[in-house]
Amino acid sequence: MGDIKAEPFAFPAIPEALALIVIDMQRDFVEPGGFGASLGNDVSRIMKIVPDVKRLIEGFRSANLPVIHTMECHKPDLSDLPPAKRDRGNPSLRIGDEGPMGRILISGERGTEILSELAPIDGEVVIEKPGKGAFYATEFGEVLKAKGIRQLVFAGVTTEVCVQTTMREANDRGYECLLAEEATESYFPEFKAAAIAMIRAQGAIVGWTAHVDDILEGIV
Ligand code: C5J
Repeated sequence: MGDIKAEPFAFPAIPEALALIVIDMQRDFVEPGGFGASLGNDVSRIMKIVPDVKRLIEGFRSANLPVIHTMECHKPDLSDLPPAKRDRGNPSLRIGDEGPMGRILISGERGTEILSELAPIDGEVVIEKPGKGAFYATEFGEVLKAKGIRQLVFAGVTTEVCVQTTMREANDRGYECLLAEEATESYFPEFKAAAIAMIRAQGAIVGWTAHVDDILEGIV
């Protein structure tokens, strides 16, 4: 393992410091009847990245590199759900309401599960997060520290919300962050393009972006 071909310049991968972070690949964001759909989004866009996310996960597993998954969800009693989050906008179903896949974005419900094709395997950490960023109100930072992880490759959804928020939080904490371009998606193509552009602008001000093939080539 050495440099990974990336933008705006090569990503200096360090095998013992590198992990894949798969953000929120949950039924609630991908399938009809979930949180994403309740907000009026076309969720079919998100399903298209599943094969690339899967390739990335399998590549990291084959290289014996850690894979960490996150899930955006709340406690059944909603004690970790600020009213400002629940009451925002005019969704057809609010967080905590009963939907076709169980209660929307609630821990343990069917809609909150990670897609079966991308499901964590034994030994992989799953971080349940009540916010958009993975560091807020979770053990994510401690897990990374305990494992000696300092470089994060990101996949998942949505690019400009939970992925970008977590990348920015990580960048401020001193982690080197690389976004896998085909393994992330937004409900809004223009937001994905803008997020990729702003992440790598100004000499990688938030981090790097790279193609899945180049990442897979770089980690063997
Ligand atoms: C959103 C997420 N978009 N996982 N959550 O509300 O990006």
